[in-house]
Amino acid sequence: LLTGAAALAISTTIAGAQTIGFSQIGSESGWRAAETTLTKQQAEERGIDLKFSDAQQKQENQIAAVRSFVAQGVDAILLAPVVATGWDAVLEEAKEAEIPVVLLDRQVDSSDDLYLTAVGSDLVHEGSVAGQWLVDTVAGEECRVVELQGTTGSSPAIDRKTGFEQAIADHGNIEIVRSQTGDFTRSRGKEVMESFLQAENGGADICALYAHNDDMAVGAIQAIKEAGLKPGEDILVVSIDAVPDIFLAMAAGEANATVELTPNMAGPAFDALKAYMTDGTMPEKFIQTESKLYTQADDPQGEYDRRKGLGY
Ligand code: GZL
Repeated sequence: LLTGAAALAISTTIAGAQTIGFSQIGSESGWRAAETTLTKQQAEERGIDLKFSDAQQKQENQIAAVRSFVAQGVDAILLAPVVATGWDAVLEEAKEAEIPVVLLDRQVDSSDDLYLTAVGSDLVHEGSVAGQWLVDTVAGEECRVVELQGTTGSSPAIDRKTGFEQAIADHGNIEIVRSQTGDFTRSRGKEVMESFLQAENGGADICALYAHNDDMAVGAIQAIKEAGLKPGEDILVVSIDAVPDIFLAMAAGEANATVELTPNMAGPAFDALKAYMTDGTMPEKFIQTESKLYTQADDPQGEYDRRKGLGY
């Protein structure tokens, strides 16, 4: 029979020094980079050996990474799935190997018995918060909206569009007149906004931009300024993430509203894994993070300063 100290040491080793594989989408946005930073910090603090893989936004690279983690026999896998489809086979392989998978910040259309839990926000709600802000702001005036969608086929791009459309559905004065993906990046957001401006009378016919993330909005703001218009005034700007740079734009009067998405998805994920691996506790299938609206009235400079210390 092991003495108390030896038993404690062994149980600590089992519970503490885990090897966890993390298949991250890439570094397409400031938010994504912050999620990566915080995940690595949390792993360090918890004594977790984190095997990190950056997929450069390619699903085939994520699938290869998950297969590699399974082959290595890691204790658990974190997966931020770039798109919602095409995961059944590789998730089955992880299940076969009895390696728990936790989804971060995006969803998959696979059966939920193929992953332990998913940590993320209510992406439809985020879109509705953005849409409701615009409804309240234009107050019955005609408003032609252009939309920069996230990565095609990703759950945030699908759900944030749905939520925004739900919020404006009963307001015939607001219409989405152009909608295209900017792939969640600043550069594509700028390029697509340039094409929207050209197609819409130099931007004179555009009342508002709805961007599925702040990085595309920041790129679009640059395009609006280069077209000789005032972002935040001539064209309202509403987006999602609440990264530091959108608050700088707000402080300059160049953006109007953002919906916060915490980049700390790994904390709840590691907590759920620890409980599961220590005594088999089964978490809820979805651990939801909150979505708060910020506008120019919410001390944007202070919000910028606060976030600069939080992994961004
Ligand atoms: C949403 C997350 C999105 C962020 C973008 O949960 O997956 O991915 O909103 C990032 O900034 O590219």
